[in-house]
Amino acid sequence: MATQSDKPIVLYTQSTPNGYPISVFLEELKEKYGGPDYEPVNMSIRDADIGKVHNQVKSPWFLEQINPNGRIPAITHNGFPVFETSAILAYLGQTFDKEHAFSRDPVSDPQGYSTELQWLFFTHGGIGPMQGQANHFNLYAPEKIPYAINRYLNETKRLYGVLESRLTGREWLLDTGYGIADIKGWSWVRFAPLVGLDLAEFPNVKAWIDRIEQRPAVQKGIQIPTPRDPPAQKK
Ligand SMILES: N[C@@H](CCC(=O)N[C@@H](CS)C(=O)NCC(=O)O)C(=O)O
Repeated sequence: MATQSDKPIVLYTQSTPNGYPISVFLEELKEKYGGPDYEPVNMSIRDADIGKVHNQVKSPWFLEQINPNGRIPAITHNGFPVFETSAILAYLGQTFDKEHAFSRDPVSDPQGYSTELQWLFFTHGGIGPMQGQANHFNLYAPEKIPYAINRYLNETKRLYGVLESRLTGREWLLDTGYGIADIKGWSWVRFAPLVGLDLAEFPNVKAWIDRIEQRPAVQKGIQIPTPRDPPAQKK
């Protein structure tokens, strides 16, 4: 059964690249506006827990009531479910970021909003899946397949090159300042060492990550999913 809470938001999460951005944005909103209050629920993403652990992402209650895709993160807002990181960030922005401190307004700033979507989608459909597959083939695949390892690693590097160009002469992905597109990109790039990607090759990306990590809300948000060891440097 879905978690019952007296808080308006329930956040189903885990300490992974897709889990962190939502608690970070919720902490940014809390710092700026004092809310919304939220209840984090740690979910298991281990296949070995399927059918054994209630809070596993493939549990029938989770698939039926929260996320038919069976993955974290997901939220409910007063019972209304939202899944997919970027959709959650956009929903929270539209619903709670009343002064548009971190997200663009589609009505008064349609081009700013489009630029924001472009960079959200760039990470959501590009860096996330490519880096995720690079992780898989480098670290977890039962067989080492050089073609797959190189293909995903090289594509991830190419995408970091695009970020590097965008961040040359810019502090944030949007000229209007830090916001949800940065939070989404940061959440993957901070795991670069896991696949052996050296950010020294991308100095503007490295400086951007460091700026984001210095924010108090980011430091708080990182602690919300049960913390794991920092990603090990690939040998
Ligand atoms: N496109 C999804 C990806 C979410 C995703 O892949 N989550 C992973 C953790 S990083 C997960 O829940 N995996 C569990 C599983 O595959 O069973 C999003 O952006 O929210």
